[in-house]
Amino acid sequence: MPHGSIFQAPDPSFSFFVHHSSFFMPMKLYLATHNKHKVQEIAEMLPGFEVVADDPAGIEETAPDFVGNAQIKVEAIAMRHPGCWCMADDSGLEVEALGGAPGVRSARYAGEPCDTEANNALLLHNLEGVENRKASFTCAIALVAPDRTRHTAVGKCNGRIALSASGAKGFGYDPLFVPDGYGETFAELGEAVKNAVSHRARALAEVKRIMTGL
Ligand code: ITT
Repeated sequence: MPHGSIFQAPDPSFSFFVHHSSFFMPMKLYLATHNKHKVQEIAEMLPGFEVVADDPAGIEETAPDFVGNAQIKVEAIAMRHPGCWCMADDSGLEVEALGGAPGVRSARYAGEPCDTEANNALLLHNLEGVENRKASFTCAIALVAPDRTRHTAVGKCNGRIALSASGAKGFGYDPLFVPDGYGETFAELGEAVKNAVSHRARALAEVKRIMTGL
């Protein structure tokens, strides 16, 4: 854990706070998600914030792109937290040889409810015998600031799909995704490398620039 200790509150409103100093009052940032892995990664990359998950349960991600779906998710929780930072992350994997699939359907590629193993198996099946393994992860972040201004940021990470799954770290398609410049999957490389080069890291770098400028 590169940044220190993480404290986790009980479900359903789980939170992560990356602690740097004992003389430090963290600011709450509400993240519209049910995905604990996203909460943990974002908390690691936004030190100084206590990242609290608020599940926008029941809303439908009907936008045709990642930015639109991130905006739908953040708007579903923003009214509940006046005067606070609110954020949503919509992300997914796009595979060149599959015309950009699974794309915005990444979580439900093999059907509902989300089944990570089935998604990964289907992806490998659909790429059987395919030489072009180029793929990219995209992360769109929608932010509502305490002054209620709205902002968006997008980060992308290029790579390729491995021939088989390897590694146990991370989540989702991480056991299949080899980022450019590396010979192992995100699930093998682990959080230090992932949080330095990932789509989420790049979108959050832009978010930090936005936050600093407000
Ligand atoms: P919330 O909508 O509640 O935030 P979710 O997991 O359903 O959680 P998305 O709708 O954004 O999130 O779907 C993203 C899917 O894309 C996710 O379920 C993974 O399968 C995949 N994905 C996104 N980021 C990833 C990452 O960093 N590593 C591996 N897979 C990722």
